[in-house]
Amino acid sequence: MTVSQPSAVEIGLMSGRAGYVLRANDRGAFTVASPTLYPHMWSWDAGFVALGIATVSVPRALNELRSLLSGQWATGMIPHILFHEPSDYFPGPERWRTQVAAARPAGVLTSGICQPPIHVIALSRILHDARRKGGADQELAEEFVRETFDSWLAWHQYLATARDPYSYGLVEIHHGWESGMDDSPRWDSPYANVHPQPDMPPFVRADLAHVADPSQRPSDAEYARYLWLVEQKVRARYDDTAYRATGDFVVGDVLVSALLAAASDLLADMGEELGIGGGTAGGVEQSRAIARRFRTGVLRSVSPQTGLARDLDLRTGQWLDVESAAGFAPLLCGGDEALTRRQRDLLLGPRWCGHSRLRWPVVPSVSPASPAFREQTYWRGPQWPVLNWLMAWALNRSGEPEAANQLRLAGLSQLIDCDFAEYYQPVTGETLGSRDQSWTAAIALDFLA
Ligand code: 2M8
Repeated sequence: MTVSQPSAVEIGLMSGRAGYVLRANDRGAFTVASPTLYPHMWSWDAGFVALGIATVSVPRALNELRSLLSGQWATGMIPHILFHEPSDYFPGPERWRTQVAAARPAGVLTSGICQPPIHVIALSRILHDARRKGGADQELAEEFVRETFDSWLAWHQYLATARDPYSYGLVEIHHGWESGMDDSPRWDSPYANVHPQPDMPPFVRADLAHVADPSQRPSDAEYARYLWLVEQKVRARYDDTAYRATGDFVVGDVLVSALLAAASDLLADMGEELGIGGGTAGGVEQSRAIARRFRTGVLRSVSPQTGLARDLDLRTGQWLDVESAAGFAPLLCGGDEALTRRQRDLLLGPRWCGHSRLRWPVVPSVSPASPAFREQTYWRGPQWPVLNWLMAWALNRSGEPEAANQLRLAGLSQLIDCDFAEYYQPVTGETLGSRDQSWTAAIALDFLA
């Protein structure tokens, strides 16, 4: 399917409405992920949000990232949620009970797990655009990179050490939420070994009150497992070594690993350009080493049959062969040109974006040709605009601007109704989950810039 360029009127309407959504979700120093379903700051959402806001205001975008860093733990971990304000979101701070953790930050309540390290990718893009604009924006962005270089490095080092203690080159996650793709079929097999115990405190879900149809969200049985893992993290006092010894879910995540590799290279690039991170601590070289290790880990995970990267269940030692969009991790971190071309063709071909049943040729979270595909269930098949943005970004970076533009135009067509939904039914094009989702509006702005 060929998709045409949106008209000038459509572009004007979309950027106006996307800007409006981000302003409406702005709470001063941070942006809520969505108005009602997610009334807090989420880690990887904040990265995407920052690059969208940067198209309108570089200072406000940098503040978003600064605000996120206010929640960084002493270990270097950037937590997946910052609870700046009270709300009825569940699980909230009283469930996370991070006061048991010595490394928690002062002054802001947070969750106790993390999310994919997209932030430096966003920052590098913001810096690039600020330099193009020059003047005060450029000065501010460069100053921000100098000011925060060590914090980003500490974040990446946390993932590279506490979450890869045996140097496999794959970042270990302790909860499906850490992947950002909560109920993806990637995690079905490891979750089958997660067994909530009767001494888990009871809970009432709050999420279902905010969606039209519960089948768009994870099931109650899945939620019980999610809450049990939170309980296990609390009981381990959020100590990664203690959790590793006792926790039910320990998986090497290829998408997180690829993003870490790509982000570490970009951090090293920024450090070199600005003459920082070269001192005694050797931050630039440390970043390059992290990039190399995780790129190697991702490439090693690729199935010769499918050409897709696979997660590794570190409890059972099994590769997880699932046709999810995370399989395109090598496209994000590069390192093997023949594989990049194979993945480009696969991504645009009939098992993925070119599948005949898709309303819009944008990447679905699971291949419609896979038996695991579900049309309207969360991360089991629907299209997530941020994933499409990531694939377009990766194609551009690997010297495939035409393919990247194809995804960009298809992504814009999908968003033309300006609902900026959380995710989209891939066959009908219907909007699903939350409306006015910040990261969806943000990537629309970036695609239009
Ligand atoms: C979803 O995850 C949260 C838990 O973190 C939830 O379902 O309550 C995921 O889509 C995640 O990737 C995203 O960051 C978050 C906020 O948009 O929502």
